Amino acid sequence: THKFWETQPVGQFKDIGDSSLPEGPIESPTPLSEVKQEPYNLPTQYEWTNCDMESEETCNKVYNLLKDNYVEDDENMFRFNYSQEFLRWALCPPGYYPSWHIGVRAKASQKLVAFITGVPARIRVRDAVVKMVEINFLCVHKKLRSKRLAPVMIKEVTRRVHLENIWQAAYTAGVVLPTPITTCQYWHRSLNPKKLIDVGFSRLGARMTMSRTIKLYKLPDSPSTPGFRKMELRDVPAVTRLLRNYLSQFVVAPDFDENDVEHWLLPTENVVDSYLVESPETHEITDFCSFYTLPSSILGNQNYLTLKAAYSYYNVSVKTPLLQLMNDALIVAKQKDFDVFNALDVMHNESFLKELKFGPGDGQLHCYLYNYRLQHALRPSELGLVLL
Ligand code: YNC
Ligand code: MG
Repeated sequence: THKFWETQPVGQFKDIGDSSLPEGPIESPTPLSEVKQEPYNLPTQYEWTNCDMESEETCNKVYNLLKDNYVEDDENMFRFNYSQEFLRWALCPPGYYPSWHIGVRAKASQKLVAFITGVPARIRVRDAVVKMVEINFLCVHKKLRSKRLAPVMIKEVTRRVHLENIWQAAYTAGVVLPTPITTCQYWHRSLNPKKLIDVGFSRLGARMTMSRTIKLYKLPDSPSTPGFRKMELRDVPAVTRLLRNYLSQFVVAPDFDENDVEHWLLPTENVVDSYLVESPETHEITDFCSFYTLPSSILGNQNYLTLKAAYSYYNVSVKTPLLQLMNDALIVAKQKDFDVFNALDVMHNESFLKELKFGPGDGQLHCYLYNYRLQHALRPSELGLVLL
C-alpha cells in the first residue's frame, strides 16, 4: 500500500481499466487564494531553503548531496554523478522559478540534507498542450531515509507549483508508484568494453574473449553521413521545425519552441551534444541527434572512479535512416571518450537498439503524470518525452 500516494490526484491501481473515468485532469484548479500560503511543517530540527543554482557555492552543496546520496543501481555498484554544469542546465531553463529548487537544511549545522526540484514545461498529451512542472532530483540524505520526509517535500513543491497556477506534473522514477503512464527499459551500447567489464558494468559473453569483445564493439573513426556536423546557434529555427514535426506523432511529448530548443539542445560542453545532417546539395537540415552527459561514480573499484555515460536524448530521422544516424552518434560519443551509450526504448529507438549492439539493462524506468489521467497505459514507443 501507498499511504501517501493514495491521497494524491494520480491514477490509482484500483481504477486501472475503469473506462467510466475520463482522460484529463483528475482535480480542477482551485482559486490561488485557496492555496496554502505557508510552507508545510518539517521536523523541528530542519528548515526549508531555496537553492540558488546560479550561485557557485550553493550549486556545489547540491552537487555534493547528490554525489553521495542520489540514485544507485540495484546492486549499489554505481551512483549517478550529475555535474554542476549539468545541474545548472537542467534546473535553469527559460522561465524557471528559483522557488522550485527546494532544499532542506539541518538548523544547527546548516548542512543540506534533502532536495527536490521542479522546472516548468509545456507538455502535449494527445491534442492538449498542458503547462506542467517536471519534478526531478528528489533526494534525502542516506542517514534520514524512511522518516516520511519525501511526502512533505513532494507536498511542498506541489504547493509552490500551485502558487504559479500550474496543476500538472511529469516525473520518472525507478520505483513503481500509482500509476505509470508507461514503463521503459534502458539499453546499453558498450564503447569501451574492457573498462565496462573491469568495473562490473558488463560481463564477458559466453564463448567470448576480451579481444573478440573489443573487436565486436569497434566503431569507425569518424561519422559516415555526408553533411553530419555539430548543431550551431543559427540552426535553432530549423531544428525546432524538424523536432516539432517529429514529436507531433507521439501521445506524450514536450511542446518545444525556439527558446526551449536553444536551451535544451544547443551543445553545451560536457552537458549536451547535438548533431545534425545538412544536405550538401540543398543545405537543408534533414536529420538530428543528441545525447546528454551523465557520469556515474563507480563504488569501491581500485582502478576506476567514474563511468562516462552518454544518454540518448532527442533524435529525428527524415532523410538519413535512424540506424545510420545513431551509428554516427555512437561514433562521435566514442571520439569524445564515453565508455557507454545508453538509450531508452522510447520513440523509434527500438528500431536500432539490437542492430547497433545495444544490450538490455536490468532495472526499469517508470514514467508518471500528476493530476492527469490516461485511459490506458502507453507503449514506450508512444512516449516522446525524455526527462534527465
Ligand atoms: C520516488 N522516487 O512510495 P507511499 S526520482 C515518488 N518518487 O510513499 P520516505 C517516492 N515517491 O508509498 P525515503 C519515491 N521514492 O507510502 C519513494 N517514494 O505512498 C514514496 N533515494 O517516504 C514512497 N531519488 O521519506 C512512500 O522515503 C514515501 O526516506 C516514503 O525517501 C525517498 O526525482 C527518496 O531514488 C527517493 O533519496 C527521497 O529514498 C530516497 O526513502 C532517496 O519515508 C535515492 O515516498 C535517490 C532517489 C528519486 C529519483 C525523482 C522524481 C520524484 C518525483 C516525486 C513525485 C512528484 C509528484 C508531482 C509533484 C508536483 C505536482 C504539481 C503540480
Ligand atoms: Mg525520510
